[in-house]
Amino acid sequence: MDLSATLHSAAAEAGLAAVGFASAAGFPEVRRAAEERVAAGFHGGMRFTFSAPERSTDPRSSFPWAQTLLVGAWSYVPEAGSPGPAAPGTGRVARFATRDHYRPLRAALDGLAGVLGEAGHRAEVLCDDSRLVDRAAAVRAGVGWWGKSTMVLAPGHGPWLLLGSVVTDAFIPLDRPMVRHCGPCVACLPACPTGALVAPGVLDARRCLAALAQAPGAIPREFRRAMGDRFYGCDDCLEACPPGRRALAAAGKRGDGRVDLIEVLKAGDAALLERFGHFYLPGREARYLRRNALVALGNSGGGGAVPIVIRYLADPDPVLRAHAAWALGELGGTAGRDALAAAASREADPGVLEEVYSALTGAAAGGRQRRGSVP
Ligand code: B12
Ligand code: SF4
Ligand code: SF4
Repeated sequence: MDLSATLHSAAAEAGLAAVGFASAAGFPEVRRAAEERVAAGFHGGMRFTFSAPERSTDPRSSFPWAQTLLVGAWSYVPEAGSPGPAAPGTGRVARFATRDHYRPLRAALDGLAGVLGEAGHRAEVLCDDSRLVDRAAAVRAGVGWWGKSTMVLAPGHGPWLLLGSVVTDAFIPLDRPMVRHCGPCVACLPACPTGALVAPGVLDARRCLAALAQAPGAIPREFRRAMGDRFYGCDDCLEACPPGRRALAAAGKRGDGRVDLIEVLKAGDAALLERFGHFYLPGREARYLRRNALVALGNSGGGGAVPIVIRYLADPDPVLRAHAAWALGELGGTAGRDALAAAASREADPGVLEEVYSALTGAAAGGRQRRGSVP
């Protein structure tokens, strides 16, 4: 068997949904797009591939020996299940993060790098790495096409794939880039709850809930209601996408993507990082899980929510105090209002104090008055 055929059969054995080969030459049009996103502020301050587009869009700048990109795609929907119906006190995790779905993809790519190594070639795995824009490689390798949601879609899977590459010095016959497009469909654009898809193929990360859930600091107040019961990630523009609907229907509604938010707020750092360590969290800090839980709880309510949120009004972390105040303002009720009034008299941080006063106004109006379970 030649190398290409050996790699194809190893990829199929490893469970990859699709595989393709692309030249490792640079992607000047993607570099331009990334630079435009940064100039417009659309990267929302994220670093990743945006910190050095000249590097992330040119594999040879990191690997001068690179000839070919072997691109692999992993279908995670079958394992991810679905968030299931909304339930008070619970938060939603986007399907790509219900567990570490990158792990089997990386394992498959490691296996393919091993095949290349045994054949005497250099090979490095790049997956969700700041040295390569994964979607650009996938399109060039014929694995999928750019959708208007900025996702790469593949036949039979729609946008429900994780992507990664093996960069190698082997010369392997190349696949043709995929030239499909979305046609007249624009379903993802109005499906975005915050209007983050500002034009077909252009995402403003400052408005994207997936980006806000993994950003450092506070979640801007204007987006907290739109976060709804999301705990991490957002799938709305993917769920709206017709080509992915069949894959979704086959996954059923198992509810694996729901997290008990009160449990999150009671847990210690070590337990949180053990369970959610595969999320991207700035500085790997568990405080961001608690911040997200406070926002989701403020939106989803739930009988036992108020006492634990009140405890966070006295947390040493000002970000958590601020989000606890906001959540109490949303939840309403006498206990929350009294706790906010007490916090207003002792709070020393001006930013948190402003949140407390704003929440008091909300709480005085009865919170959002849309839940039977608010005490
Ligand atoms: C930064 C990042 C984010 C950011 C910004 C996303 C973005 N759109 O750029 C945030 C945090 C918002 C994010 C969210 C998500 N992400 Co993300 N993310 C990345 C990361 C690290 C880099 C992306 C990047 O470099 N973009 C560069 C810019 C230039 O790309 P772009 O803005 O899309 O520009 C291109 C298109 O717009 C297109 N284009 C331009 N004009 C037009 C016009 C039309 C009409 C069309 C059709 C296209 C088009 O051409 C441009 C390039 O030339 C990659 C991993 C990696 N190393 O590549 C994962 C990655 C893109 N994310 C991934 C996933 C799964 C997600 C989420 C689905 C997770 C979730 N459920 O919450 C969401 C989806 C949100 C969305 N609609 O994109 C997967 C996507 C897989 C796939 N099938 O596409 C990746 C590839 C990770 C992986 N290894 O699998 N992500
Ligand atoms: S992930 Fe959610 S917030 Fe981000 S663009 Fe898609 S629908 Fe909008
Ligand atoms: S929803 Fe429609 S326009 Fe958006 S990515 Fe999917 S096919 Fe393309």
